Amino acid sequence: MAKMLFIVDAEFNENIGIMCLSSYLKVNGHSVNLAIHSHYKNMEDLLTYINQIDPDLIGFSVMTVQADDYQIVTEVIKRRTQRKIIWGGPHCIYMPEVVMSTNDYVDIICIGEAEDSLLSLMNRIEANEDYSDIPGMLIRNNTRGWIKNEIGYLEQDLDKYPFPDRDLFYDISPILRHFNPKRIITQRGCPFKCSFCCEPLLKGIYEGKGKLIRSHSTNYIIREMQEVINRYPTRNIHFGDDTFNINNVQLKTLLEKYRDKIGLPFTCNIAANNVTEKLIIQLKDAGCTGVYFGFESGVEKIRFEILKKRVTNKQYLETARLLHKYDIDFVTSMMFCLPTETLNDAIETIRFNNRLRPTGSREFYLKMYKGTLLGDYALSRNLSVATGKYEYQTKDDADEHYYVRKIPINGLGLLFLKFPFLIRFAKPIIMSRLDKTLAWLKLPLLLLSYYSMKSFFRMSIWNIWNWRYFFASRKYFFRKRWNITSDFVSETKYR
Ligand code: B12
Ligand code: SF4
Repeated sequence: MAKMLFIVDAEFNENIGIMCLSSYLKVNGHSVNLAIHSHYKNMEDLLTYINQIDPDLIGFSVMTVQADDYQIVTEVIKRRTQRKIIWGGPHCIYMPEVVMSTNDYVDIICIGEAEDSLLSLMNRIEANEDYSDIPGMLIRNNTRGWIKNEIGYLEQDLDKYPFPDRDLFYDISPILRHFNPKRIITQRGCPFKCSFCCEPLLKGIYEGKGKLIRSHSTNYIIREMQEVINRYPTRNIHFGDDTFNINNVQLKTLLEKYRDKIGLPFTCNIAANNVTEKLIIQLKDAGCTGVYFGFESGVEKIRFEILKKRVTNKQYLETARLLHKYDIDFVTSMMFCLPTETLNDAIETIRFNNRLRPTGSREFYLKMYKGTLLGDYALSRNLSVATGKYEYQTKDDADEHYYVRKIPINGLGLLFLKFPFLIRFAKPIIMSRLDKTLAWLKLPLLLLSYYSMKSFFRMSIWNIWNWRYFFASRKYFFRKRWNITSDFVSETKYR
């Protein structure tokens, strides 16, 4: 038996990727532990825990937004314990070269789905064998630099894997255990090619390595949900797939079984270009109370030409009409500070959102990651001005992104959604200093929006975050959160 320890940053990010790896390693005889760093007062406490567990391998699941923080933690752990450290997850899949060139302390980088490659690694560590040729792994070698193994074949039979190991998180985090909608992933891969998203890059990464879009069987998914319901407080399911309605024929069977065997209210993410009235009726009939979809920009030209999201305004309006007709709530997401976007375009996005009449909306500003189709497009068309470590910055020809940025930052989209009559004053509000005053409304607006979500989940807020949840999260809210950077910098002895 070899011992693996995963370290995650925040209590609120239950990580299904790690859960999948953990259950697979455990059924194959290895031991797995988890440390949530916000549980530790400082780095010293975490190091003490690491030494207690004495893991053979320490793993981080990294999204690009987490890379800088994890790099600091990785450095401290390496310097102080000399243990083997592996990074995996989206950041390593989409930017392996950046990880290799910017991180001096990680020993192994996993560049794909990892159940089988991580198991091989653990088996070889246990047997004290060389592991430098495992597919899908990049291995640091002091004399030969990085050994870059090709990515392995994609497992086609996802049912071969055991259910995700939720105990790994829920046993040490009552916050997650009592958080009510439980997230289920039914498939891997996405057929769409939105240019701002990392997902379409998988086609190139896994070229010739098997079919990308794979799904668990309906029976597997139903059994997984039954187990979740039996073991943990669950009043609601959230299907966390990027797009729940990729294959509507298969979905029909799942929805029928869900209605008969599970029967809990559920929410999911949908693609509006694959919606029919029949599908909406099936979703409703199975217990769907809410859906999420992103239209990103209200300006069709930007959505089509820049974002390559080939869904028309008409399709979104029709989807919204059907959702209203069958009384399914929905939350939209919008993106701002897009290449070529002017303030008028951004206001058009808010106006279009109001036309859809969603229950709530989420606003983001674009992060144009290196390597994405949009990143390449922006570079080739001179739509990007500067390069950061992980992303390009959008060129702002109209010099209006300073104002546009205020929309997601100050929650103005929500303001105009709740008080639509204000939209006609949108431009003067955004361009004046009034937005700073209105920013104070962000919290009440968010609360108002959460209140609307009550119907989204068809249960009271109290049941989503119940008293056990608040009791469990008291430490998180009342204890000063550990700040990795200052903790690290003050500990000069590590250097
Ligand atoms: C659920 C989800 C979330 C959840 C939970 C996140 C989590 N860590 O699980 C929440 C809602 C919190 C979330 C938030 C965000 N997310 Co998100 N999310 C997803 C989503 C839809 C599914 C993740 C999932 O469960 N996949 C299924 C599992 C089985 O796959 P997996 O996680 O990739 O794990 C496999 C491999 O990566 C690998 N692996 C994973 N970890 C490790 C660790 C080790 C040591 C090893 C060896 C291998 C390994 O093995 C696993 C099993 O094969 C993905 C899209 C996707 N399809 O993956 C986006 C995705 C991960 N999210 C993304 C983004 C951008 C975000 C946000 C920044 C969005 C935002 N603007 O706020 C935030 C960041 C939150 C933060 N920390 O600050 C991007 C990440 C891109 C990137 N370059 O990092 C993705 C890929 C979406 C996309 N297509 O662009 N997200
Ligand atoms: S539909 Fe979602 S996951 Fe698929 S490419 Fe577009 S943004 Fe990415």
